[in-house]
Amino acid sequence: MTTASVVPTGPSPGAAGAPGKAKTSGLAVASLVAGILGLCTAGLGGIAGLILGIVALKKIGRSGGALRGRGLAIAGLIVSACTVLVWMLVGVVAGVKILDVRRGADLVYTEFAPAASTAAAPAELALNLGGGVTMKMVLIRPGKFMMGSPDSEKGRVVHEGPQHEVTISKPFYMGVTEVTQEQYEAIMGKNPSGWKGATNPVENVSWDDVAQFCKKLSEKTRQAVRLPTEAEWEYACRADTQTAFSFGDDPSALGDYAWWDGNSGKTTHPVGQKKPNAWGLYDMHGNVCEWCADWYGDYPSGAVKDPQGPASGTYRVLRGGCLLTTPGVDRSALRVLDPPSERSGIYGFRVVVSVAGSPAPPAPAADDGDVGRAVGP
Ligand SMILES: [Ca+2]
Repeated sequence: MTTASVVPTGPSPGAAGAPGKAKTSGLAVASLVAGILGLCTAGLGGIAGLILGIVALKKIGRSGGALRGRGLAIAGLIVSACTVLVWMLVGVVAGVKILDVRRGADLVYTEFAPAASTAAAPAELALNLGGGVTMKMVLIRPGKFMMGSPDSEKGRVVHEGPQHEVTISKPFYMGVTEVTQEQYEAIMGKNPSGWKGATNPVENVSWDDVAQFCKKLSEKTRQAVRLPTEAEWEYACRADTQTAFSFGDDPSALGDYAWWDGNSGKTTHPVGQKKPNAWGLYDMHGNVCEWCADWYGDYPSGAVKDPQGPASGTYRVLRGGCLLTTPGVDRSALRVLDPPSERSGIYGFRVVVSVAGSPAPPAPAADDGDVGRAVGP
């Protein structure tokens, strides 16, 4: 297990990890070139074999040429067979490379149908993971919020600022809990967690592992399952609050909402046992830190819409604090960062499902029309 990094340690932009789409595009081009070369090679090999065969037949037809003709015929067969093998090898290598990149780098699977395409998106969504295992999600409505923390917030880390306005323009479904071990095992066929328990959050998973989970769950459910962006995560965690925690500023209430260092007994706990936030989300503070989609980077100084984070980087972001952290680290604005290959007993995740192309459902009467809110549990 490693200790979460909560203070920027000097990531150098672009030093590692090219953006997934760029890598995928590059490989696709490489695959295309390799395919054309393979076809040319196969074609040339076939032509060479044909010529050798014709020459061989002519040799065989001449007096005394049978022996040389047979040699040429065999050479033609070998050339043809080798070019076929090369062509097959090129295809296999290109296919494996593309699958390998898609496995870890691209979290948005737009080929799958959105969860809903009309204004009447239901307030809840249940994904069927098979084997009687389901995943409950709630609709998070679009809206605006102030991302980050003010200078005055106790325990604030400098990279939580500047506070800036963020617009979340599209609704999405978010898992009401962290992904559990039985949910992870239903999709991945294994459970890497150190603290075992079917309904405990899965941990000891890297960002790369999580990307694979999202891909497989997308394929199984035909929904666009992905990690939340850092902005989506904080927006959902805050649930229309600007306080240090989703329940206010008083850390003495943390135990009602979270498993943290003061009450966890230094182990994970089954998800959903503490109080949810106002939008029906459990364990946003504490239990396990949750991977977000973004590369870590500095915040913008002005208002932004649907921020996705930097195009490349060294570290991915985790949010929410965990069972081993103090209240200061469990705050809504706190950012943790670690390389995407890092696994830890305090690292888990929850997923979201895109609701593409759908305007927000009518807001409840009490809504002020400015800040989004979810349908409550
Ligand atoms: Ca959590």
